[in-house]
Amino acid sequence: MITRRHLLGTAGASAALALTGNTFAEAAGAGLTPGVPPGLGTVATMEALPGKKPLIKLSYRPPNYESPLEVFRTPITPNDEFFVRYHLADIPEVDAKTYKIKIGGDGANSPIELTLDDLKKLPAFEVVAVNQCSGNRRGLSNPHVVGVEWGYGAMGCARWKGARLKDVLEKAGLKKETIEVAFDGADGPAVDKTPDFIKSIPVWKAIEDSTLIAYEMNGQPLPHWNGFPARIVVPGWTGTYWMKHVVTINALTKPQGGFWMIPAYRVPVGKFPLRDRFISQENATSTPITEMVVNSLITSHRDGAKVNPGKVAVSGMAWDGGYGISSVQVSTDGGKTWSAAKLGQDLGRFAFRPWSFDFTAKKGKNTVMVNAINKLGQSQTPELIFNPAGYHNNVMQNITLNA
Ligand SMILES: Nc1nc2c(c(=O)[nH]1)N[C@H]1C(S)=C(S)[C@@H](COP(=O)(O)O)O[C@H]1N2
Ligand SMILES: [Mo]
Repeated sequence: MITRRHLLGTAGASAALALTGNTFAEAAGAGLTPGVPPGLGTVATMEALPGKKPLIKLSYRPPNYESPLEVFRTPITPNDEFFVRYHLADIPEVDAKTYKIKIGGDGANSPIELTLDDLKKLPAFEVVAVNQCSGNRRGLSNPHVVGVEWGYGAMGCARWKGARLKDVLEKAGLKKETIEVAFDGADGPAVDKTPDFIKSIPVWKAIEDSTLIAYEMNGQPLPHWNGFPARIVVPGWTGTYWMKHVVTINALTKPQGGFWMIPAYRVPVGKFPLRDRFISQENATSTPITEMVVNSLITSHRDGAKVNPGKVAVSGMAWDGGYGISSVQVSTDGGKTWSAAKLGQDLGRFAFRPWSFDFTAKKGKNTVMVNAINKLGQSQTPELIFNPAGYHNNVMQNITLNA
C-alpha cells in the first residue's frame, strides 16, 4: 500500500476531515483545524488500494475512497480510478471458479444456482451508466450531517456488460405476486453489531431491460473493489442498490426488512422532484432513495484555479436519473444571464454527458456557474435541499477562476 500526502482543492478537502472518525487528534494529524470547514489547499490522503491508482481515502475499514476531480474529464471512468464504497469491512476475495449466485425467495417458483460461466452463457447486454453514491457531496452539507464526508468524487461512469436480471429471474420462475427483488453480497460485517448489507428494489425496476447482473466493466472483468466477479447494475438509481459480489438474489412477496432498507438510505417524502416510486417500502414520512437527481460538475478547473485573461474553455460532465440531459446552462455573471454549453458525445441516457463552454476571462476574479437540465425539464438547485442523511446534493457549482 502506497501512502502519500497530496495537495488538493475542494474535492479532497472534505475527505481530509473524514479520516477515520474525524476525532480531534486525527483532524489535527491531517493538518486541519478541528471544527473548521476545510478550504482550498487542505491536505488529504491519497492512497492506492491493490490494483487501483491513488484515490482520496476517507476510511480503510470499511474501504471508502473517492476519485479526484481530474478523473471526470472523460465520460468513461477508468476501472483503476473508479471510486470504492463499502459498508462492511470484511471483504473476501471471491474465487470465480467456485462462485455461485443463488436465486430464490418466496417469489420464485423454481430456485436456481448460477455459476459465472452460466451467467456468461445467457444473452449479454451492455449499458453505459453512472454509479453515484447517494451521499456524494455529503461533506459539503451545511449544517454537517453524519456519514462519510464525500467530496465530489463518489461516482463514476462505466460501460457495464452482463446478463439481464429479468432473464435470470424468469429462469427462477418469477411469481406474479413478487413485489421486490433483494440482493446480498459476499462481504460481511466487521463487528457483529453491523447488520449485513441487504438491499431490495421494486420488481418493476428489477425487470427493466437495463437492469443487469454485470461481470464486465469497460471491457474488463470487474475490479475486486467494484464487485468481482459480478454485481447488480441499476441504471438511473443511486449506487446503494448496485450490490457487489452478489451471491443471493431473492424474489419477495413481502417487503425486505433490515437496517439498510429502513432507516438507512431514505429521503423525506416530497422533498425532491423524484418520479420513480418504491411503494412497498414507503411510509408517511420517508421513502427509499430512488433515481439520481439531475446534476453536473465542472471538471476542467478547480475552484480558485489560475487562468490567463482572454479565452477560457470550461468543461465538465452532466447526468441524471436516466431521462437524459437536454441542456447545460452556464453563467459567468453570477447567475444574471445564462448561455447554453456545447454538449459532447451521447453515450446513452444513463451516462455522463460531456459539456464545454468558452468565455472571455477578465483580469481578476471570474465566476462560473453551471446548471444542467434534463429532458423532463428538471434542473439543479441553487441552494441545498437539506435532509438528515445528506443525499441528493445537486447544488449548482459556482467556482472562481483568477485571471
Ligand atoms: N456487497 C456490497 N455491495 C455494495 C455496497 C456494499 O457495502 N457491499 N455498497 C453499495 C453502495 S452504498 C455504493 S455507493 C456502491 C459503490 O460502488 P463501487 O464501490 O463500485 O464504486 O456499491 C454498492 N454495493
Ligand atoms: Mo452509497
